[in-house]
Amino acid sequence: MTERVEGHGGELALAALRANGVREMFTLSGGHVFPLYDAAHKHGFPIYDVRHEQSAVFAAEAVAKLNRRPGLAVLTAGPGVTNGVSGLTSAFFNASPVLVLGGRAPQFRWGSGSLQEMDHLPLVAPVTKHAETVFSTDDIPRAVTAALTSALTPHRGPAFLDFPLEAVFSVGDAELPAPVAVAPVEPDPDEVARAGRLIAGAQRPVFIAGSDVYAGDAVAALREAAEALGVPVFTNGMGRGALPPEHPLAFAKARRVALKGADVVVVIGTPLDFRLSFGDFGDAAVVHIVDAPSQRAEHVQPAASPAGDLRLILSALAGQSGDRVDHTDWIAQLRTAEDAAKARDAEEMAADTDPIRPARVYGELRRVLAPDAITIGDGGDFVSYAGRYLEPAQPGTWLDPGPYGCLGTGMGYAMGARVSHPDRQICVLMGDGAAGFSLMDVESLVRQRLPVVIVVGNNGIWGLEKHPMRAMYGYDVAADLQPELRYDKVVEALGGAGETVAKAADLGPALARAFDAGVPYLVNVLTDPTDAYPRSSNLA
Ligand SMILES: Cc1ncc(C[n+]2csc(CCOP(=O)(O)OP(=O)(O)O)c2C)c(N)n1
Ligand SMILES: [Mg+2]
Repeated sequence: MTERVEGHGGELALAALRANGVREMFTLSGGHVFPLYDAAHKHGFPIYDVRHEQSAVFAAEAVAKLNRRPGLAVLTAGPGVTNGVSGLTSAFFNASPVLVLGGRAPQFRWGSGSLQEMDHLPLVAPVTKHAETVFSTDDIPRAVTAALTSALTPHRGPAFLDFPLEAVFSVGDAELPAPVAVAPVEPDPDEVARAGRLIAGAQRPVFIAGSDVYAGDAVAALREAAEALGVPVFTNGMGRGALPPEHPLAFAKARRVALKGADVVVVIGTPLDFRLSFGDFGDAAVVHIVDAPSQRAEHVQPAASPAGDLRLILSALAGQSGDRVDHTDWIAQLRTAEDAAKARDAEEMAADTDPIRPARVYGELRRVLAPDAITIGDGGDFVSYAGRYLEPAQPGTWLDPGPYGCLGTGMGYAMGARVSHPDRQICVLMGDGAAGFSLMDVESLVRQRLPVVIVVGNNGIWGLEKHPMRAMYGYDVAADLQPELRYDKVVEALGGAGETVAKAADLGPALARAFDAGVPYLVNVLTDPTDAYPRSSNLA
């Protein structure tokens, strides 16, 4: 049974969006996209608005990353779209199925100098999987479905459509296409078998699982493969928490020892990029398991590289017959290294220093975070520490910016996470520098009753830049921020609440108040800028 839809362009777009499980839009107002609002308003489709378009796209990305369904941002023509380009690019690097619908100046007088008349496609095409201008109203449901198909097909990523003013304001009718159905891509069985033989024959194998394992719903298959083959598992990105931390094959801190000693390194669902020493693991053979052939690395020659549905590949590895090398000693060796690192970390997380070291912040946070809490990292050094000291207990609870490394995701990701999980703790870990990019969107969170906790590691500097610049040149410029700035007062002024913490003993009670507050709450922690470089400022 086909369904026909009638109405203005906004109505036609919304019908196709809803048919594909899109449940909300993130936006910042602009006349070019009013019909999309009109349709949403009339159908009770939730609209969340923000104070900078980057937050709308980041919010849509958080929805996509956490829920494995498309996230939607609606941006007005010209500056609305250009402000969203960093968000689109992040989604592209992270393979997040984000759809951005843009307004566009009218086509019938294109070239006459309408307000915000620009062709967005050349800007967004390099960072999207599908970018198209939809010139006819009747064509909108087809275009929305095509864009979502592209976004949801592995290797996933963002898609962009823009609608000339008259296309979205005019009335039309069209058949609603069937909802997107992405068929799993069968991997080449010979390539899977080659990978299987390498892993089964390895003395000291290691798995490193990344975001596509979560995005491809392959967490259970990863665990089966690891257990069947007896392979220790490390994770990054959205792969974190794939195995519960107490699982005998779950490792986090022994990575250096593991990669130094391994003879086969199996990288699953994440690129062989700078986070993984560009796929160079010394003498170890590399197996790269990817969700689409386009993801095979060109700068590395892996010993095997199965491409396709990650569930199918990992299940096939779990189920392969034949002999396996026993890895008991290898796992025990890594466990010893892991336990030693854990003991060192535990000491640092308990350190009672003045000023507070970032590690202590995470020690205190670990006491109050529930296993399903969502933690979001937006910053430099402070967030690197989060990666080290926080151990996600469940998959789908850790949002980092990914390999594009864009500061400013904080409030957008927080909004997307809060909308996705109204009952969970949402905790944003922010550098004081990073706070400058999105803190105004606390206003959006307050107004729309979306409480989150923000913990700022306030070291008064762009730490991750200041230290390297000093090391390189012996001095630094453009790396200082106002020391001890009251970011908590900013949040208070925007309708939330907060406090500044300067003593380690005050951290626990402050965090408890933050998670109880019921409004956006910022805990402004004055932290040690490191021993080597004491707090300094141009203003001092
Ligand atoms: C949009 C953007 N601009 C600049 C950078 C470069 N950058 C990376 S880390 C960093 C410093 C972050 O400082 P802060 O948030 O205060 O964290 P800290 O390192 O001090 O803990 C900068 C400027 C970036 N990654 N993204
Ligand atoms: Mg800082």
